[in-house]
Amino acid sequence: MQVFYNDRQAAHHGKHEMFRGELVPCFEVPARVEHVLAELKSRKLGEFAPVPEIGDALLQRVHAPRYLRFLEGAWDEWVALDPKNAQRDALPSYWPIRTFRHDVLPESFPARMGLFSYDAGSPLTSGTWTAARQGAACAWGTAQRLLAGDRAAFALTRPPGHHAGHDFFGGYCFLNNAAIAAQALRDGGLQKVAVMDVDYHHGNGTQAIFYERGDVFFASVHGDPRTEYPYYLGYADERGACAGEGANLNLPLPRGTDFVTWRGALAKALEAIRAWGAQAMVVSLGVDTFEDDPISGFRLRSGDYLRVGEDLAATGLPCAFVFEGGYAVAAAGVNAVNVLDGFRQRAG
Ligand code: OKP
Ligand code: ZN
Repeated sequence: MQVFYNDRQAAHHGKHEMFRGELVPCFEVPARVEHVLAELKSRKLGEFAPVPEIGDALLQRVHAPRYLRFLEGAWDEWVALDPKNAQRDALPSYWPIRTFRHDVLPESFPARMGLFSYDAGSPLTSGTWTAARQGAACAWGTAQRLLAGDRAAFALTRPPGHHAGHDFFGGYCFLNNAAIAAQALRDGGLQKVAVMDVDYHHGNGTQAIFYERGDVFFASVHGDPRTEYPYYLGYADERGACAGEGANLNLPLPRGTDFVTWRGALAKALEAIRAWGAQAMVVSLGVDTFEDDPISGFRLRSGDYLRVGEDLAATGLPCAFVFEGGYAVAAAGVNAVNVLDGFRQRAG
């Protein structure tokens, strides 16, 4: 399996996120990916492939040009506000919710930051654009491998992507890597592509990007949004709209769910993907379903991730794995690589 490693990932290095009225250390840290890298190397799993250059054209297939321009220049604008900002993460403080205008682009940088985001937990730093763009390139690399006939490929990248929408960041995500991989598979000639999101949190960005489209099926097993982030999307009655009606499947589960129940939901999602007729699958591979994850509530154990990989392989579909969450930093390495290992063993 070819691995596309984002070697600029550490350039995105938030210090703090806003949590219950105070700034707390970031959960989404560079070491997460380093543990996965070390685990791949020690188990000799995967060959490292050169990361392709990604052009604006593919990014613009998923994201709005004005959002991409904002992200690219954001750090310089933040520092231009006050030279001391160079030592601080950029976080939004204002959001244009109901009754405000979205069509005018304010000159004020903090105002634009709120227009293009939905939480105060996703710090933007000096290297965010570089890291996110390279991450998207890794996702594109996995799509290229599948189009070339490979059974699987892995994008080892951070920041994650599945909360990022067409024109907003949030949930530690800036560019939607899984959506970019799915779009690249479509543009490369596949007619029907599925995204299977197994992260603890609902992939609201990916869902929204494809919600009215009939060519990309989005399925997700996640913590019930009534109590879990991102709260405002991810309910079972969201089944897609317009041409996408029936091409969205949410399987929310309560906090505390164990592997037996979780695996049953995964089986349901994979059966729906099969029945719909997907030709390939992008897997949003979050391992924050782990029992010791500090910000999540499911109870999967390390060995369970081998079974997850086997279940994904049993679909027979080619899989582009895109790394997402997992904040029990050291265990994230074993857990993510267990999925790939289970997949490899079952796929043969
Ligand atoms: C990103 B991904 C923790 C609050 C939770 C947002 C979680 C984003 C998860 N103090 N903040 O889906 O793993
Ligand atoms: Zn997550």
